[in-house]
Amino acid sequence: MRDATPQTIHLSDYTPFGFDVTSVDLTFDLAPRATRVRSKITFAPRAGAADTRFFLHGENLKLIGASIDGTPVTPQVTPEGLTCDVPDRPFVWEAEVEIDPQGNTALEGLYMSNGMYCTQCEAEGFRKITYYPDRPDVMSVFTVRINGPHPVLLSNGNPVTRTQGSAEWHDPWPKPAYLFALVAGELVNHPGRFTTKSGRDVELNLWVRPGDEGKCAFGMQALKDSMTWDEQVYGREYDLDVFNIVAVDDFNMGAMENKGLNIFNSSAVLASPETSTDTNFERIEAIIAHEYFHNWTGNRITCRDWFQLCLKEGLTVYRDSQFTSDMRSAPVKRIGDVIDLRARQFPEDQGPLAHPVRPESFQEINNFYTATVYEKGAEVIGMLRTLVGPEAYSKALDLYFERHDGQACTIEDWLRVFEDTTGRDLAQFKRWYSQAGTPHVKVTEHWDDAGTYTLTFAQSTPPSAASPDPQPLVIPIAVGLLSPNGDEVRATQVLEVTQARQTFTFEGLASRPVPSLLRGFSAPIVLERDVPPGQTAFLLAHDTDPVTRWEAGRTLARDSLLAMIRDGVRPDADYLDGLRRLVADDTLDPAYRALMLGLPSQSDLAARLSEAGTTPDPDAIYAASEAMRDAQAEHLSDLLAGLYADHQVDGPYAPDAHQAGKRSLAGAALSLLTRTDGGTQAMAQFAAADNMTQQLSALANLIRAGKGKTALDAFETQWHADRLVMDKWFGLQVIEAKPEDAVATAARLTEHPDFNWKNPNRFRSVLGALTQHHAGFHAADGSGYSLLADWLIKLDPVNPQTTARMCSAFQTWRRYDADRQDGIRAELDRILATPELSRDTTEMLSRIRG
Ligand code: 0A1
Ligand code: ZN
Repeated sequence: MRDATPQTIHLSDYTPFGFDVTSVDLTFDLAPRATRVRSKITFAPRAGAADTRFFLHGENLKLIGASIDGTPVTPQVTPEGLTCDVPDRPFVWEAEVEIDPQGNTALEGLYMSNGMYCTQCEAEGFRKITYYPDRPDVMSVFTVRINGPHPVLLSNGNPVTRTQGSAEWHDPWPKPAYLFALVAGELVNHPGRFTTKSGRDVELNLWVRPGDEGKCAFGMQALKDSMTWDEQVYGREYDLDVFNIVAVDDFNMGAMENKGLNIFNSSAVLASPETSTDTNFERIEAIIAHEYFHNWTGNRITCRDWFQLCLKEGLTVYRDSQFTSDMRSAPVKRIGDVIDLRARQFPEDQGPLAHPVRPESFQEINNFYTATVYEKGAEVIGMLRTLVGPEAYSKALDLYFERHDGQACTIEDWLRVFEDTTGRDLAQFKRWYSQAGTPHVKVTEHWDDAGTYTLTFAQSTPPSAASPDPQPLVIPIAVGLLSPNGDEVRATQVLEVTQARQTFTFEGLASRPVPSLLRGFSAPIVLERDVPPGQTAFLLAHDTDPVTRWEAGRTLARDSLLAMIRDGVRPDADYLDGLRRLVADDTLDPAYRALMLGLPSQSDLAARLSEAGTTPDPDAIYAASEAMRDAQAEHLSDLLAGLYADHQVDGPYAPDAHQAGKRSLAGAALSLLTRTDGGTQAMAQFAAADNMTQQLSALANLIRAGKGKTALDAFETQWHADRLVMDKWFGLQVIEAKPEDAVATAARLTEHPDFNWKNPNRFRSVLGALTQHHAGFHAADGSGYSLLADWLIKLDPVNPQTTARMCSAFQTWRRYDADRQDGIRAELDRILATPELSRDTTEMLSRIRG
């Protein structure tokens, strides 16, 4: 638990381990409270090693005995690990330890979930299983024997033997310990097969709890699609005879890419039309792809140290977003990613938790599985691909796989393959990895009647504690030019902005063009421009790039909302007219039109106000957003019934993009209709729904309309036995509550007999939902802050990782008024004063508190 002086680890202190690990043999005798783990590990001193200390990590282990080459030894043991005198030649280390999976509520290392054994070793969980150099640059070949009475006994690699009460697995691919996995329990299998392009026949298994068999088919298909896609697009083939996926109910994150044995939060793999929404299906498909793609980007080529986490995560997120774009709609996926980046990464990059994509120091690595490492990390790869072009990108990736297969690498290695294939100097580009903060780019323009148009870009990144002296970045800005009648007079081209201020010229234009800037959201920046009146509405009507066209609508909505909040004016008629034309345009993808109906989030609006020097008032932001929704409902009133009816799906439910798009437009229409029909249509949809997408959207509308009671009870009666559906039931009540009821609703739900707070999904469904309710969480009396703090204090000793992640709800606290700041500060201090607070939570809150 809490260290007296938490240790900060620095990238600059990296030194290799002084020994090679040539083989690892593990034997597990499973017992819930006293599992025995015997390890037999061959070490060989590395010639010329700078650090020759034999230190093995180990935490919460009871050492039964250890030997070297068969002779018992007595190591010096501390709470972090052990040291021992070892010979100056290769030797065999053997140790036996006892661990307590049942008592492991932190869900790191070997733990139990519903009577099943499972593991989570990334980042530093293996040290809770046995003594080992638990660092990603130590790679070895593992053989694992599992003794236990369970019908299913799994580990990494290929099965060797299986007898009553025992199984042996061998993984031929050297791997770091964080990719180790073990599963044992009474599980049922949904089997599949895949033949790789070179003819390897692979057995696929999706292991679930009895009762969940009906929720496996989609995940299995997503896995096959991912395997095919990685062969076709990246030339990457699977490399074992078996690929196992296991669904686990108690899991801190989404899923984990353990070699040959992916372990998933059940919410990230189990799906059926009756129990999962279209959004769930899309997320599941993406996470299955993500974990599968890690087999090459993460497992075959791994990270030298945890500072390089973005090496595997940024690249793998980028790859899974390419996959989703190919499987579904590319513009819709891109717009979703932009919304997500602004909701999660921008606040991080602009607040006290700001850190570079490759951080330079940390106290607890688990706190660095962030939107910056993952999502900004993926944006950086997208920019690199934009800069070098798709062909050079493919060549560089081929070289990366060829040159670094089997290695533990750094960002320098990654960039070097691009330099070597393209001849480009990426020294300045590398700042994207080392510099925190979201760059702001101010655009000005000039037109002369001789037909020359110039664009000038001035970039600046706000300084932060992490990067006090930011330098100019290489920013690819994709630009197209439109003529006043809406024709594209210059197709998209990428301008490379490298200087603090830089001008680009376009010659030979017949008339002053309208620029379409940052097409495809070509860089993760904030673009600023004083747009002439009417031009944003023009872009909403005419832009030929779907992302910037959407952005034009978003900008109009945002500016109108900000004016409503600040000046009490009415919603902007130009916005509503433009929106109306777009929504009525049958030539556009329904999913795209549904996105157009969205509004900027309330916390986005708060950020904008605060940046512009106005203290955000959450109640006023809520009121303006509601008024804007009412205005949309009124302005589109004659279209809504038709939109709703025309986008009903005939025939059986399918979770594909085509059907999902129709349902999302019908759902958006329903939510506006409910504002005027008192919930009649929502009631009818609730009664008739045969799929969760429609059942849940009807329920949300009924709650919002103040008519949710009967439907909520019916929903609970129908679904009380389905834990994933019940997570939705818990969450929706908080999310859809009126601001004045949100805290009381969350508090009431924590009293519900099914509120199993030790389960991370259930905890998040109530407390996480509260943090997402902007006006509710920021209730003026501070009750949202204190409810969250009470629960964080309670959860911390049980599950530090999930506690620490939820602390980020407080990261924007300095935006708000003095009373709210006082309220939050008091809660931060109260949590920080808790005896034995975990290192995870202490680090997060100290950084937020400042
Ligand atoms: N590597 C996984 C995510 C993950 C990270 C950490 C975990 O425990 C601390 C668990 C999972 C991924 O990117 O999917
Ligand atoms: Zn990942």
